[in-house]
Amino acid sequence: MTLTIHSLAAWEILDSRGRPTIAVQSTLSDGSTATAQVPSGASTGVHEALELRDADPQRYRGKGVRKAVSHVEGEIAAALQGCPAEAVDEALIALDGTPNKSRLGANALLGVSCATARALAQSRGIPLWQHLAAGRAARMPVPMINIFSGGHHAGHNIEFQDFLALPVRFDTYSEALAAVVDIHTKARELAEARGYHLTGVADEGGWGPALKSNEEALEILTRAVEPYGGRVAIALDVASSHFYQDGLYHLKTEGRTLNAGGMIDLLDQWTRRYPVISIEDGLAEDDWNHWPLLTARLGERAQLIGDDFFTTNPQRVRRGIAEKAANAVLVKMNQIGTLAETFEVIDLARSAGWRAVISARSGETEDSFLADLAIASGMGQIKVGSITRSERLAKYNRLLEIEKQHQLEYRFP
Ligand code: 2PG
Ligand code: MG
Repeated sequence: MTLTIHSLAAWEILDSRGRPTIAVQSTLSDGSTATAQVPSGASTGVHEALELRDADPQRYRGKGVRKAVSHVEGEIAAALQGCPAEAVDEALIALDGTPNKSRLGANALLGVSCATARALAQSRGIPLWQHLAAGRAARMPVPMINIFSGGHHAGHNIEFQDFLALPVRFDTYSEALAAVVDIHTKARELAEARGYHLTGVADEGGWGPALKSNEEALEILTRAVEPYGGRVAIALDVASSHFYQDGLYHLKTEGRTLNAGGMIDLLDQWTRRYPVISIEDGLAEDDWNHWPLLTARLGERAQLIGDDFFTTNPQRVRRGIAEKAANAVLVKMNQIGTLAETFEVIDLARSAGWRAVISARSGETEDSFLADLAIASGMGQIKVGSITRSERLAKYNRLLEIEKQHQLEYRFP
């Protein structure tokens, strides 16, 4: 018997920054019911699908999501009632009808997509990751974990957004996690020894001290990973679109302004001087001319990931593959708005021989959906922020649970 949508409910909740986001409950014709919560970014790419907000300055400074809620409970629920649950994403895309989900809101659509997937897993009596994998070879992901934050996530202390530890050589996920927790503590001690006063953590749970420069963060992190002798490397999210203006990259804390060639030289130098093996958004989101040059120069030595550059958009990823503009893609469900399109991007990356990193947003919730998605993707990498703050730990701890319950392969791709 085909399972269909019986009903949908939605409501406004708060994310990890205390900003409204949406929760959706999907109930199927056999009574299976599940909820999902939608994340929200701060350093967003201009090509992302539209996160619908109320723009009513009297409530949550315009950031309320009651319109998205009303779309789920009104138009979407009416159109989807009786729709086969397996075909929900296609129905949502057709119903919205815009290229960037701006009519009904990508937040409304994604909530329905994820809650319905979870209800289907429940109905089948299997773990969410297994349902999502749909035949793909599931595996435990290697986490890239934020240690120092900058940019939009830490009051613009420095320009680069994430300095992450990447535990590349461990036998299990839990051992890798333990090593990175140690590195997080060590990084704090090293920063304090340099006279920095650490009060609390940044948006993703990493440290956000007012370091002198981006390079200082790299120096400290390099020292923090050193005791692991090559088993832990460094990843960067440069998030360069956010300090790019008029064709130039403005690195105030480095005291320099660079063109694209200068940025490529700088990243080249830093991958030689420090154990950096992964660079996200090293160039700006529309710099199609220079991304292939960056990839030609560093692609043999480093994973070059497009986040704001691709915005989990199959069209942009296809073009990126054709133009050899990168060799990896960051995958964020809410940049595109449905699970079906998210998996389209994952499968495109796989068949091109690219890597994919399944990523959370800086504004997260206690929903652990992402952990299951990362396993289901089979791509072997996840990025959730740091190892403090419970919206992050919901994902890390869910992975520990799955590691305990299932024998899944674990190794850095
Ligand atoms: C990113 C993410 C997570 P945001 O840029 O990769 O670090 O940030 O969700 O703010 O876009
Ligand atoms: Mg990014």
